Amino acid sequence: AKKFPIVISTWDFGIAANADAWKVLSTGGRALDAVEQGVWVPEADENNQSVGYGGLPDRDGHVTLDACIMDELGNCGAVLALEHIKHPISVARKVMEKTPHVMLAGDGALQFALEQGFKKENLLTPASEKAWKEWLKTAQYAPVMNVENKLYQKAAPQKLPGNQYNHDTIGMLAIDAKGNISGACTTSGMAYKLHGRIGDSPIIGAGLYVDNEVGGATSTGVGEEVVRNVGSFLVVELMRQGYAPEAACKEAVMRIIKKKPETAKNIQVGFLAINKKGEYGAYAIQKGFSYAVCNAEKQDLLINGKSYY
Ligand code: SD4
Repeated sequence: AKKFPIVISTWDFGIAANADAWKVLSTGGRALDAVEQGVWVPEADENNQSVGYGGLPDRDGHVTLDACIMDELGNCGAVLALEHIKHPISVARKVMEKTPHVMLAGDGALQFALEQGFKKENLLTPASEKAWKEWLKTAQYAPVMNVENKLYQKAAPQKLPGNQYNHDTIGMLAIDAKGNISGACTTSGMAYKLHGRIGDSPIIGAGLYVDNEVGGATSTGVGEEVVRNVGSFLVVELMRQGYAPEAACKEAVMRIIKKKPETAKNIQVGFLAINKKGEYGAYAIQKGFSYAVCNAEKQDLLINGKSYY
């Protein structure tokens, strides 16, 4: 059977995101449009407390968003620590298409977004403000693993002190009917991070990488460890050398574990990858990493990625 078009994305909320991306892919649309449309879903979902609208704020109460996008021609765009814009992925795409640059950060990114006609909005929902105020009572920065995965939480309920919902990035990779690959990654980052902190998600090569000759990769989890290892670029380069997607993700995870074994015990990082043939795979440090797959055969099948621990 034909392996593409296909779209894959991180965590349980990838199911709904893939469904919107599939509307583009199944009607002959471009992978780039599919991933942008797809990640709009969690960006706009106020119940998802770490992507876009409704995201948990930083330590000082600001919702700051990181996002990047990359197409089959190697074009890419990113916004870092962008505030007040509900769909940072679309601002990242404008950076790619309308400027000679790849990244815009902070106030400059907001200024550009407003010039491009995006609306300034308050992204801090009452629920996220309440969680932040609760967190302020102890103000301990302690990322909680796998809070993204609601099914996993049911199977292994975790105590979430002060509602510390933490990593919830969506990374999405798609191959369209022409066989072209694009990817998108968008997040509000680690909850209660220092103001100005940037994770891996908007960094091309760390949170996302696409090479149309080889495949694409994206990551989720504690971004510092992904940046340290240029994770997504590493996964794509390993696939270039012949690794299957899951094996490439595993090797990138092992690199993180090898470099910082003590740190790795207590954090989650997961990689998700697809190759040019439409084969896909994932691997994470900890159990509980989920991702969603959607193609003509299977719609939004949820699969648990493999893990080291
Ligand atoms: C970050 N990687 O800001 C993001 C957070 C994340 O699942 O992926 N959460 O470090």
